[in-house]
Order: sequence, then structure tokens, then C-alpha cells
Amino acid sequence: MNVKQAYYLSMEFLQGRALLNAIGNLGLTGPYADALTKLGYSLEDVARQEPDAALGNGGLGRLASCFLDSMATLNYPAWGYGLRYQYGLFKQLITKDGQEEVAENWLEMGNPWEIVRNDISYPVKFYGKVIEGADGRKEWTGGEDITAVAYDVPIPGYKTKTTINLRLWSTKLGAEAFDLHAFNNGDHAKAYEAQKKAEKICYVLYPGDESLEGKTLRLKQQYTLCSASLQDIIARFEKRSGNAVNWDQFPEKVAVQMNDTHPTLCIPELLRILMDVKGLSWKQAWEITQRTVAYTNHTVLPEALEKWSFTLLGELLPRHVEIIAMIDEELLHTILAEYGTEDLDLLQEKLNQMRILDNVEIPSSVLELLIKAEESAADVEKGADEEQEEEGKDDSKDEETEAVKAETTNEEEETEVKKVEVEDSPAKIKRIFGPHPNKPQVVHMANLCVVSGHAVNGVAEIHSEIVKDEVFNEFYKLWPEKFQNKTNGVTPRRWLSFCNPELSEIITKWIGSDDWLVNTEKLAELRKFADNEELQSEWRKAKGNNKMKIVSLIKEKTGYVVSPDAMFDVQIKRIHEYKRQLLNIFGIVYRYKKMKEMSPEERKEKFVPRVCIFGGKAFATYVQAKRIVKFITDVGETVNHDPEIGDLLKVVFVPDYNVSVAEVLIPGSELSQHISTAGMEASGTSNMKFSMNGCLLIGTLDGANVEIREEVGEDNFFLFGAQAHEIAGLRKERAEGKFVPDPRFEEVKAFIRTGVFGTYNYEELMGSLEGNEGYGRADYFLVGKDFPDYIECQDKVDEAYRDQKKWTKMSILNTAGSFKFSSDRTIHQYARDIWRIEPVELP
Ligand code: 4GP
Repeated sequence: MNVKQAYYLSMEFLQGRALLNAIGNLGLTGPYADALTKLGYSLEDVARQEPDAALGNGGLGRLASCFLDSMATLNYPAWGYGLRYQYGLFKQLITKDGQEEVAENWLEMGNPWEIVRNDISYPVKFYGKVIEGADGRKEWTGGEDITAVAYDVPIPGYKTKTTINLRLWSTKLGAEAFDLHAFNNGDHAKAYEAQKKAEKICYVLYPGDESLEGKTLRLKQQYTLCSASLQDIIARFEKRSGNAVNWDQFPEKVAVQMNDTHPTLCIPELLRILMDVKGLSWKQAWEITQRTVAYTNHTVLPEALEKWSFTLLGELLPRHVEIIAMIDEELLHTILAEYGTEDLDLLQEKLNQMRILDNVEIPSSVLELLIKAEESAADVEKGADEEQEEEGKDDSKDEETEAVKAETTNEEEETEVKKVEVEDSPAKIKRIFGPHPNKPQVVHMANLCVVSGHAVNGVAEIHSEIVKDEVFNEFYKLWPEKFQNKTNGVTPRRWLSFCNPELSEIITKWIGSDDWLVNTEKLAELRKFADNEELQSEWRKAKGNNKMKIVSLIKEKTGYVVSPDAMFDVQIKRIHEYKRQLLNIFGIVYRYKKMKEMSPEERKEKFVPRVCIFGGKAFATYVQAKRIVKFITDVGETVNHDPEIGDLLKVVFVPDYNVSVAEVLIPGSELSQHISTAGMEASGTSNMKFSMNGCLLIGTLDGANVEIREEVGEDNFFLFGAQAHEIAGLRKERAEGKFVPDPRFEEVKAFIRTGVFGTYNYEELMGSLEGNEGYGRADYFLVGKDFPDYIECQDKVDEAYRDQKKWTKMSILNTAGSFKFSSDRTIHQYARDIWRIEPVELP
């Protein structure tokens, strides 16, 4: 069978542990646990021995892993391709100074979940030069050659024989590239150097890209993934085609999905192989490439839209830069055709917004058109001037005044006027369109993806709208048909069934079958039992037991002892200013201050006891995020040791947040926070996991929150905050100094400044909220603006929690309404709308 296959290329896969997932998907959890018991072990203990495979940073990587589970479960002919980093995401220690990063050697004890495929390896080249062969074909020669070797990680589907493959590349020096000559001459260091250089590529996930060295390494990683995967995909296509390789059939047999812009280089790599190796024409190769690749955008943060230095890219991948220039040239012609050549200012604006090669010389084919257009415009103008001169002989008075004016201009201006006068059309075009020597020359990877892919998608409805209306609006106007939405999803196997077996059993009992694990719509049937007292009591019991697991986790990881009777309120995600952990902790500080001002009776009456739990890693070089971590732990230190407060409030930062920690925290949490500045969180996926596990959400109208709220019902979601369409106006108002902060917000800041949380200097944090000099963007994330609404909404949460019957109903309705957020639904949509692949069931 030679069906179409999809390949998911991603620099990140956040797999977590494999054991429970593997036996769960194979339906062997019971027998496996029994067998272990007979041997004197418990399944839980054995499972805990496995280190997390953390080959990713956050949402985008975990999404890729959920997608693999769904592809396998739904029997889609689809694979994942990634890199086998020796050191995954760093291990986070929390010390008195805040976050500290330690390397995580997850492979130290070996990895039983991979099969090294020494039979599958490909050469990958860097640097070198491009020469033209006798037949006119381009050849990339010289430079550094390394070898990428495949490590296959089997991904078993749930209740199916289908097991798909996650192929991870590791790098080494090919045997033939080892400098035996140097070695024999005693220069061992030289001989080993190349080897180390090759292996280094896959050492660490996402090295900090502050230094040039870091940048080159990151680019080498991206190219390794793209080159090895594309060579493999092409080899498999050729093998499947047998003697009848028809390249035009390639897009009918292969779909390549780029998980964000990190794998963008697969575009010029596919073109390079098709043209330089397989001998196809540019036209044919370009058409095949466009029909094959598609791009998913995961963030609207401008700093995250990848840009590469044109020079660096040109040195490392000289042939690819030539190819990218060809794509850029195609784009320029499209833009010219669309907007014409009359209005040069407009054209320049469009090029600024859309070009792939920013500030790089305009290709001659385009330059000629522009010059020609400019010349004929000048001719027309000249003609018109002459005509006017003829007609306007009577206006001699006016001209005289002009002449007097001209005489009185100073010398400098006169030279300026002369300069413009002598500027011919080519000079004018070059002046307008560059390149400008003091502007950097960069390659915009996202633009390359949008131009080259046949589909571009956002990851939640609101995000996909922002992608069309703002981020890529210019492209949307050109090619509206490319733009799609694919709301994210999570696998209900790992994120409900396996991490929350007790609740899953209850669901199965009430629905009458465990069908919901693959047909999540069945979860909606819980709605009709939402008021049932028996279900409610079982539901609460399960939540209570899951909370006990969190109590143990917190004790083990932080030493704090928290009460299981308090509300468990959780915010776990990467630490980022836009995710607004600061809003959460400021709310906590406000609560603490109010508690301190009350008598013991009053505070018991007013506040529901809470355990506020944080988890998440800050990027190692993101200073402000690290300050936030430090601040949260400092607040915890003070509050948790305050005898007046006791169990009424606890603040815990769980160190080293990862997939396994999430698997404990999500089932036991009661309230979770998804409180990003509206318009900034593309989707979020933990919001889906929490909702599935019967946790209530407090959140802004952002990312997938919008859709979750629609599905679970407005009454079962705690909404607050400014909306996406208001943000720009609010920021403007803020920057103009017109914003008047709520006194309660001022109160919190003043309280922090009294030093109640220690001697650490929080001014840098406070400054970012106030727009003090040196902080540039005054409260860019609008913490101050949303603060009053947020704390008032938190009061409503307390009120709802006091009525446990009502709360439990809301919890059940969350699980019932979460069915849309299965990654099975998402994968079906990708398969149908973008990849055009069909499931293949094994007999
Ligand atoms: C994340 C987004 O921040 C998150 O909203 C989204 O749910 C997730 O991707 C999956 O689509 N982005 C990243 C990233 O992880 O590195 O840009």
C-alpha cells in the first residue's frame, strides 16, 4: 500500500515518561502491575524510576507529543521527526537566590525506549561553497560534513496495533571524515576536535542564543533536523515508488508540517535536493515544495518570530541562501503584480512588511521593472511639466516669487536640491529600496514559511484571527485561502485516563463504557448527572484523593506541609511576563495584607483557605522572569511561616516543573489560572487538561480560554480582564500617562516596598509595572489595569467554593464540556484539511 504520509517536523517533543503511557495504550496496565507485585515491586515505584524525556521547552513541544499519541491512536500514516538532545530542558533548582539551572542528563542510565538505527544515517553539510557543474546544475561542495543517525522511538496507539515512529536524529562524525592522518602523526587533539564538533550539535536543547556561537549552533541544529528528515522522507518516497518515481506525485504522497518556524529550512532543503540532486527545474521543484509543506504558528510575540542574520546563514548554508533569494524574487514579482509600480512609497511599505530577505539587494529582474516604471513616470511628469509651462505663462508672478524664495535658501539646501535633481531613476530606486548600509540584513523565517507553505494555521480561534488580521495580514490579503485555524488539543489518554485513574473509573461507570477515551464527545453525557448527589460525592472523593497526592508532592519537593482541606489553586506554565504570574502573586499579596488587617474571626469568615501553587521554568537568560520566581518564593517564605495565617494561605513554588509533575498537579487542582494579557497567549493547552480533570478556570478571554468557556458554559468559568481588541488602546493610554491605577494596586506595591517579603530589591519588578525611566514599556502587560477586576473575580471564586455542591457541579460540567479539546479532534482536522491523509487500519 502506498498511501500518503504526513511528517511532523519539530525541534521539540516533550514526551515525559513512557512506561505508564505505553502499557496503558496497550491495555496492559492491570496485568503488568500484577506481575510486578509478584516480583515484589509496585508499578508506581517502577514508573517513578524513569527520567522525563524533556526534549522541549513548553507548550509547542508538549503539543507535538500529544499529536503523536493521537496519530497512532487514530491509525494515521504519520511520523514525527526531531532531535535526540543529550541534555534536555535544564533541571530547575530553587535556592535562596531564585532559579538555578542544572544540566539534565536524561540518557545517563540508558534509554530503553529507543532503537538506534545505525543502518539509517545521512550526511549533513555546513559551510563550503556552491559551484556550477557542466550541466548547469548547482553543486554544494567542501565545508564540514557530519553524519545524522536515526534513533527510533516507538509510539504505540491506544487500543490499536498501530505503532508509529518518532525518529530522532543524533549527530556524529562519519568514519571517513575522521582525520586518521593527524591521529597517526600524534595530533590526537586535532583528530578528536572534528568529532566533538559534530557530536556537540545535539548536546543541548535550545542553547541560549545571545552569543554568536550559540546562534550558529542553533542554526546547525535546525538544519540537521531538516536535512536528515528530508533526505529520509525522500528516500522513503523513492523506495515506495519502486521503479516508477514520479516527482509530481510527491505532494500526493508526502505532507510535511512545520511546528513553528524552527524547521523552516526544510523548504530550501527540499528545493535543493529536488533541483541539485534530482535534477528538477526550479518551476517544478517550487511547485512541489509549495504543495508539500505547511506551517503552524504558535506565538504572536514579535521577539519570537525567528530572524536570522543573512550573513550567518550565507556562510553556513550558501546554497540555501541562493534558494531563499529565488523564493524572495518570486514573492517580489507577486507583490509588484498586486500593487503595481506607480506608488513607490506604498511598494516600499509592502516590501518592508513582506520580504523574506529584509534589506538585501533587490534582484535584477525586479530592479529593472522598477527602474523602467520610474523612468516612464519621470517622462510623464516631465511632459506634464512642459505642458504646464506652456499653459501657465500668465502665472509669471507666482514663478517670480518662487525664484526669489530659491535665491534666499542657504547654500546647504541648494546643494540638497541639486542632489535630488541629478538623481537618476536607478539611483532613486536603490535609495528607496536599499540595501541601507546601517540597517541589518536579515532573513524572516515566518515570511518564508507563509510564502512557501500551502497552509498556515493558528492554534485557537482567536489566535488564528490575530494571525490573519495582524501578524500576517499582508499575506492574508494576498492569499486568504491559505489561512486556517486548528484549535489545539491534548490526549485524553495521558491527560485524563492515565494521570487520573480514579476519576476515569467514575466517568466510565456513569457513562456506561470507557469509549470516551477515543470518542471524547461521550464525556458530554456526564452533563445529565451533574446534580446527582451520588456522582457528586464520588467526584469529590476522587478529587480529595488526588489532592492528597499533591500534599505529598509538595512535602517531598519543598518541605512545606499544606492542608488538604484548603482550595488548591494552581498556575503552572513557563514563567513569562505575558502569562502574568505577577498578577497572581500580587493578588495573593493583597489577600495576605487584608488577612493581616483583620481579626482571626473576620479573616476566617471572609476568606476560603487556599494553597496557591506555582510551577514553571524561566528561560535561563530571561532576567525579569527569574525575578518573578524569586519574588514568588520570597512571598511563600513570609506567608507560610506566619503563625497568624496558618492554613488560611500557603504559597508554594514547586521546583522543576515538568510533564510528570503536571500529571500529579492537574488531577488534584480545583482552580487553575490562565490569566495572560488578552491576545498574547496563542492557545494554551494546560487549560484544556485542567478543564478535562474537573478543575475550574479563572482566566482572560485569550487563546483557547475563549472556546473552553463556550463549551463548559459561562457560569462555569471565572472570567475577568480587558479584551484583546482593547489592549492597544489601553497601552496607549498607559504610555501617555493617562491611566489612573486602582488604589488597591498601589496598596500592594507600597506593602511590598515596606520590605515585608525580605531584603531583595524588587524595584526592577515594580518598575516594569510603573514605567519608571529605564523600563521603556510602561506596564506593557497591563497587570495594573486588570488587577481590580482580577481580585474581585477571586472573591467570586471564594464564594462559589463555599457552596461545595455547586462547585462540584461546575467541576463535572467542566469535564463534560472539555470533549472538544481532545488532540484526536485536532489531528482529524489537520489530516482532513491540511495533510489530506486517511487512516490505515492494520489487519
Ligand atoms: C506555545 C504557546 O505559547 C501556547 O499558547 C500554545 O498553546 C502552544 O505553543 C502550543 O500551540 N508556544 C511555544 C513557543 O511553546 O515556543 O512559541
